Amino acid sequence: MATFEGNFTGDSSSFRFAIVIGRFNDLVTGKLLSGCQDCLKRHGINVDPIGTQVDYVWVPGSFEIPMMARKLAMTQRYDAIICLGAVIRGQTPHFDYVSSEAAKGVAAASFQTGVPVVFGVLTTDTMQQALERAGIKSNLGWNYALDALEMANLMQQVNTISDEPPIANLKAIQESPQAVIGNQ
Ligand code: INI
Repeated sequence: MATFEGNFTGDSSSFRFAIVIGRFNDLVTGKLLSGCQDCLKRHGINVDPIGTQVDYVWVPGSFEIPMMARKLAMTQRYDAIICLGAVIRGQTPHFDYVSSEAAKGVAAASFQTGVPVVFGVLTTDTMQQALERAGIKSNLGWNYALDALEMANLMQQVNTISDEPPIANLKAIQESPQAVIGNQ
């Protein structure tokens, strides 16, 4: 038997990532993106949008992130997908709907496709708390990129021991997602 653990020292030149970013609260999400790019760059990834390693997809808000993450994951083109958003509590229950759909949907996108999808959606009570986590104190965008690198490397290792293709029923899902997955 063996122990598997993602590392950051392997050859990352073949890795491909997609970053899905919510435009809502882009004062925060733009900073998360900068942190994310900084981490990827320092681990040898070419983050140039016209390069071959990272694609960037902007969506209106965190509610739209899961659908886009799933669509991108289904291409099986990426080693990991990083989702960046910022949901900030207001005076209405809107926060709860958006944050819960974002969390559930990102988990579903990963589970349904077998592609690591990193949940980088901040959920905070105030803009101040969000900004503190997006560069003022620390930048969680950096950590989310690290999670993606770790999972990409781990998947590479685990895929070598698996008898199964990365996702056994991908073709069936692509042809008829409702039949295979239902409405989750
Ligand atoms: N989207 C966010 O990413 N963060 C928020 O705080 C937010 N609030 O509070 O409304 C938000 N709403 C927009 C939502 O994500 C969708 O884009 C919109 O409802 C259209 O589907």
